[in-house]
Amino acid sequence: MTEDSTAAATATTAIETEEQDTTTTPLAAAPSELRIEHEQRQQKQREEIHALNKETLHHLLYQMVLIRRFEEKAAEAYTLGKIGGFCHLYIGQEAVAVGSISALRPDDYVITSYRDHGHAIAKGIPADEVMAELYGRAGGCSAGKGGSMHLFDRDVNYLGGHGIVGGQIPLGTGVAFASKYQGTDRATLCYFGEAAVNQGAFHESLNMAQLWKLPCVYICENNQYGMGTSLQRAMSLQNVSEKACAYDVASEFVDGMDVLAVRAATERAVARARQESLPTLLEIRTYRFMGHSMSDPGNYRTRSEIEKFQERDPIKLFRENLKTQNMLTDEENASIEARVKDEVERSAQFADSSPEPAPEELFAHVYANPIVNSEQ
Ligand SMILES: Cc1ncc(C[n+]2csc(CCOP(=O)(O)OP(=O)(O)O)c2C)c(N)n1
Ligand SMILES: [Mg+2]
Repeated sequence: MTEDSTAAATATTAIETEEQDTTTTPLAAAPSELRIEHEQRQQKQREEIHALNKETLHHLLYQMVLIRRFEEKAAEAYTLGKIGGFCHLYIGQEAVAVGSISALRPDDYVITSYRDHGHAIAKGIPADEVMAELYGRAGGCSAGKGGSMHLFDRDVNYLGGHGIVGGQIPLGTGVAFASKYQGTDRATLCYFGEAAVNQGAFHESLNMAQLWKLPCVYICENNQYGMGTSLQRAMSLQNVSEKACAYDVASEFVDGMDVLAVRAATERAVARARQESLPTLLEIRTYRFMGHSMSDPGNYRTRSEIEKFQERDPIKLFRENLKTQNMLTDEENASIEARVKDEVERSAQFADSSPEPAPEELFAHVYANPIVNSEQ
């Protein structure tokens, strides 16, 4: 599937049922204003491209394309019944995970919500293991017992995949506390959606992080909807980055369709975490092109709204800018697409051939001291 064909496939198969709010609310910014603002940002991206070498730029493009194609394959596998349960796609938001994680060292931590496939791949979990986890197979990164929402891999410091909205925010705060307590300069990136900002846990965490000077970067991926409810209908102060001032936390508003802007803002926040042991709140404005999950009929927004945001597809724009700046040839682009295709195909074959988890594994990884048998 191309970016364009992904774009067309917005509503997905109804397998699970979720409560739908069918009232559409116009977004605050008019599309024409967004276009002007975006043109200015694109010009900035074209300039910033020259600050990075070709290898880094190609790596960023490769990772975004990999996440896009991986999820298109996952959507196909879902409709074939190979993946069950909830499955939340990240299509449209790839620049956020790829740009921000590219600013990290391998020993830094990442923790996120259930919309977690992109972050897992960007942090270094092999695509094979992510796909096998979606299939619920033993070769998956959580041994097939976590599924789409609970990807986890301690080896690459990827601490989930969490299903409770906002639940990972205090956990990420605790991880940052541990890094500081142990005397390291590791940073933690803690991601959440804008709907999680209405949870008390967000406010308690930011307060504590500033008070205790914790090296945590809070990344709000503001895709403008929490399930079928638009930000305008759910939040009194819609500029999430402004909420940081209530806790004296540093903050930035970032264009989430620009992978280089995300990378640069995260670099500044990570430097603050490492050098000053201080938190930052980044509000990264993005948009999800697909439904909330695979069961979302999408009645709460119009097709034309989706199409407006698809003009700002982060992959399409980055690729075009790389080409106009002579940093990507057609052959190099074709080679990236071919390598991604191979990697995704291999991941699906790996998942298909991986066994189901053994029944005796049911209680493993549940408690620190598992009950060996029921008679003890
Ligand atoms: C505590 C809690 N309340 C409600 C839900 C149901 N729920 C699942 S996703 C979601 C919307 C979250 O939206 P947002 O935080 O913006 O993240 P996005 O899905 O847009 O990435 C809700 C309400 C939940 N999982 N946990
Ligand atoms: Mg959201």
